[in-house]
Amino acid sequence: MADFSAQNRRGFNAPTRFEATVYDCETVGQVPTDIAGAFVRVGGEYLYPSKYKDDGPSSDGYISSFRFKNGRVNYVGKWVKTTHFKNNLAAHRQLYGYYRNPWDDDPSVTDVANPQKRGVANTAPIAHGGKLFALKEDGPPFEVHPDTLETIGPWDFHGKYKSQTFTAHPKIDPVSGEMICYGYEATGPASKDLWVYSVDKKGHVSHEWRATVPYVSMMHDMALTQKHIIFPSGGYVTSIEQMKAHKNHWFWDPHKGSYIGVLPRDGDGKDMRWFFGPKRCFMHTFNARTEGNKVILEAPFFDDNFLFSMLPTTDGSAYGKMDRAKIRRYVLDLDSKSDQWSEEILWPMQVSDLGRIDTRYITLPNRYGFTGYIDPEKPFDEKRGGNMRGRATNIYARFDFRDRKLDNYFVGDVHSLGECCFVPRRGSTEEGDGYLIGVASNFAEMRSELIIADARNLAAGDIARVLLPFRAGALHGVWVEEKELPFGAVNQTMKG
Ligand code: V55
Ligand code: FE
Repeated sequence: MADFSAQNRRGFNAPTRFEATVYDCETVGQVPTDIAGAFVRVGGEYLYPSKYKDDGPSSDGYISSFRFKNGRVNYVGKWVKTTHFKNNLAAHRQLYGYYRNPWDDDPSVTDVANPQKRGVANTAPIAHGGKLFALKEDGPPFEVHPDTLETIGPWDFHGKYKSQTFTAHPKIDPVSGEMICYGYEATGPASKDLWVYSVDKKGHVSHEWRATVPYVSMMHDMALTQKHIIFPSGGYVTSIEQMKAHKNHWFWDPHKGSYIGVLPRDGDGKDMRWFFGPKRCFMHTFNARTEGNKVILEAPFFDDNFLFSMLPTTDGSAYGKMDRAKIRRYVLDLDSKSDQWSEEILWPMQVSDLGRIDTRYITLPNRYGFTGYIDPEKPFDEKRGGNMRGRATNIYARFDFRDRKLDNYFVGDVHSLGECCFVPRRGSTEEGDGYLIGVASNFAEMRSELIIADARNLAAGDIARVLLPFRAGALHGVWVEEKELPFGAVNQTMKG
């Protein structure tokens, strides 16, 4: 039954559940004509309510795209038609239990050995090898048609990708065009196997590394340098027993230290070097680089259980408030005999951990990170926007790691910003030369707005906005240049 009355998703986050096409979206200002491609986002939307209020992010995948051409924008939004989605729709109810716990599924769909059957593809998109995918770290990537966003199906890279699971945030090396991806819990729930793959720019697996982790924990994101692959993880713990007991897949253990793996790209799985340190919650990274025999990683990481509202703690303790991220720099010294990392907090302020960089600089030394934060000093219109004062992400900022300076974009007094995304300016090569885009929730109008700003002058404010006539939140997005995917049908409606 699609009865959402007991759910806590209300207001702007209430379920929408429809598929949409909007031709020639309403715009404010002139959308730059040199932006040609698609801003593709993936998030979760519940077809049926989850079985539990304290579940993890196990909503059905939903993929959407703002397609830019000739200063115009088309919008498409579709469910990702996973086996999970199709089985639920056929049964007209929620068949699946706790996040990443196949033992908690309805007997009609239980299949512990085959996570493909419960993967929801609800986290992030990526375009690589001429294909577009919706991703989730607990199952395979689902290929999606770049124009219609109809689901084509799960993809195993010509049978050469052997891990049962894939990556939420793979990285593409801008020099070689390779995609580096991995599956943790690669051979089954709670397995210590971490299988890592490189996929060449044509979409064929070119290398596999097999390693095992110090202890099984969430490995949501990675980082890549020209020489090394970096795997930050830790804090969350799991076991087959707790899953068989119909509990959550993850518990946060506040007494557990975290770890970061460093794998040489020209080495073997057994060359993985593990570094250790205190309790940290590693979610999203900015970038990394190799300098001599040191690996340097920059990331907006948390001290504590960031998914606290969804994932419980081992000792039953409640966290007082949602932890926000701080921008940190880690040095992993491969010459050192110590297995400890060193860490520096680059800005004391708290930021959104959904950070992005100029993707042309992934693996390379870079200067800028882009992310959002809450400025409580900026105006908020509570009459029109509700009680979100002090809780709305009202700023996108460019963090300059070299000069430690900020350039800020303010979105408005009834808005909150989702993850930003960098769009390189056509023909440019200099880092940060391009646009910063992202989708804001407009609480007064109860609709979503895509903002477009100059990434080198955020303080100047909007270049243009694209207004959707409905709420369209999502989690992660990527910018896809027109030449990266075989766009066809949509081009036809956007000529002239
Ligand atoms: C995160 C999100 C997920 C997930 C694990 O943002 C971690 C963190 C949307 O799914 O499965
Ligand atoms: Fe993520």
